[in-house]
Amino acid sequence: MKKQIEQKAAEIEKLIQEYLPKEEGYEKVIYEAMNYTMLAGGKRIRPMLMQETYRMFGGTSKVIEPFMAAIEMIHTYSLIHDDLPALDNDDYRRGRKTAHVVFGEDMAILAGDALLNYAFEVASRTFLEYPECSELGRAFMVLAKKPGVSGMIGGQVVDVALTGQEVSPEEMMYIYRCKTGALIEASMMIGAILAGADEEQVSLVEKVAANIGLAFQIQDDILDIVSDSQTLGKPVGSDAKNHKYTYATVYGITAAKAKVEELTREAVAILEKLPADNPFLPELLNYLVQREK
Ligand code: GRG
Repeated sequence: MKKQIEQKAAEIEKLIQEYLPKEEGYEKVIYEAMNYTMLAGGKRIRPMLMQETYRMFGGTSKVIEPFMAAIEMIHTYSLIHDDLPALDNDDYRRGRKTAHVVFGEDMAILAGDALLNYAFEVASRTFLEYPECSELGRAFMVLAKKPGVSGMIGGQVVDVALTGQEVSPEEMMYIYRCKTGALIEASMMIGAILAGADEEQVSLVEKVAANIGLAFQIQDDILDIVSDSQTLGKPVGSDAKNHKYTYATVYGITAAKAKVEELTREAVAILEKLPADNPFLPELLNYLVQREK
């Protein structure tokens, strides 16, 4: 399984490279900062989930590819901003110095902004290139909404606002569902939408992805305690350093692992009820939430 996922990640890596901006012009430095973080590795799980969900519903066109690149750009922008001194103030990410350490805080802020905008620029080319695809508008709405104020940014806002305070289980789940889950939801939903899934199917896919997003974040919390910086390519103990209450610190590692399993089991059960099939997808979900980095 690990080999198969690595192979798919390598293919996605090549695909993403095709969509990166050329490093030229007076503004060259910003392209360098964008590409530096985009090419620093990363598991590419969001584009992979998008592509596999697309395949699950029978999608075969290349229309999915600009959206795969776009979701990874949005994810990468969020990491650049999350690592800034004003937020987590982390110096390493994906095994490399973070963008603000290499390019300065000003350029890192701008590189994050630029990646967010570039994501939409890349995805919007599909309107010209695939005029026959009637689902582009729906896919765009998801691409715009899930990373926004009622999704990823909203989760980050609540996370920052409550830092250092004890959070209720409901607040914690809200933060996780939005901050981490929203992009995973967007990835799988866009895959389903572009393959022609109906509203009911897309909302079941959203539920699957919401569970996986929660499980993914809880596993991230566990790794922040039990792993090491060499394996993760970023500092461990970041949550404790930033006085963050996480599922793993509040309920303990054993309960956190049990929750990851429960959420994943539920997700796979919903997935298997859908009238579409991709045997690789449940295996990918299980692999992701049990990952070691
Ligand atoms: C506009 C200031 C501003 C912020 C934007 C920063 C932010 C909003 C959101 C951050 C959300 C965030 C970083 C959530 C954590 C999600 C998470 C577990 C990320 C790690 O994802 P992986 O493991 O990373 O897929 P790789 O490196 O493999 O891509």
